Amino acid sequence: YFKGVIFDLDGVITDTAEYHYQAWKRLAEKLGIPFDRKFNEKLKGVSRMESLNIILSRSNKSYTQEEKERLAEEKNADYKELIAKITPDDLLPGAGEVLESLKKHGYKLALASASKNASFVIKKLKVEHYFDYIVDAATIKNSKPHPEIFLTAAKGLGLAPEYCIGVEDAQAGIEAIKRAGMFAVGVGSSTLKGADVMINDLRDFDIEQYQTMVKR
Ligand code: B16
Ligand code: MG
Repeated sequence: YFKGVIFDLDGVITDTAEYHYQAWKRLAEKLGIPFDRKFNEKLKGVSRMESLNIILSRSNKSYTQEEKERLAEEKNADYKELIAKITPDDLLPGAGEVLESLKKHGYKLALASASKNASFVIKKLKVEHYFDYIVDAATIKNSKPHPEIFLTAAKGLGLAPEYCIGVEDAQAGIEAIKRAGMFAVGVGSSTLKGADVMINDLRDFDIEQYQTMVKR
């Protein structure tokens, strides 16, 4: 039944969240805005500009669009320095094995990441060749939880959404998958609302099981 699997990047295939955190923290501290790991949770799966707006909402100063763009660029420059060090060792547990096995069994694979740096990161991880389609985040108008990024990925694979499984670690991502009409696999230790199944990490990804769970 399922023919394609669409993966989120950050938090599913690799932990770039840590680097986003470090880069945002540096910017927030410079601006005198309080920033910690708990607050950082709000930024997962959220686009660069929206993340900046969430951070700046904690400041009593107001920023022009031009200033915001400069700040976002500054964060991105720091982030790019951090991700330059990524190697295949930075794949999360099970990620490489799942991609290899799904590909071998003829599944179509796509990447649906909100990050404009996604292509660079998967090249550094040396898993680029597994993907039949990578959504270009720059062309997406509506951020997760809007389904646009997952619908674009399915289209890129040439599959109707119902034949696709979406894999996500963020609540906004699970919502986007469900609104796209796909089967949602949630990754991580805390329960994600609306996920059809929850796994701790990709070592527990079991496509045979999901094939039997589908409601026809
Ligand atoms: P960039 P995902 C998301 O990646 C991150 O979770 C989020 O924290 C980040 O702000 C967003 O990408 C944009 O990233 O600044 O590199 O374009 O989880 O959708 O893979
Ligand atoms: Mg994510």
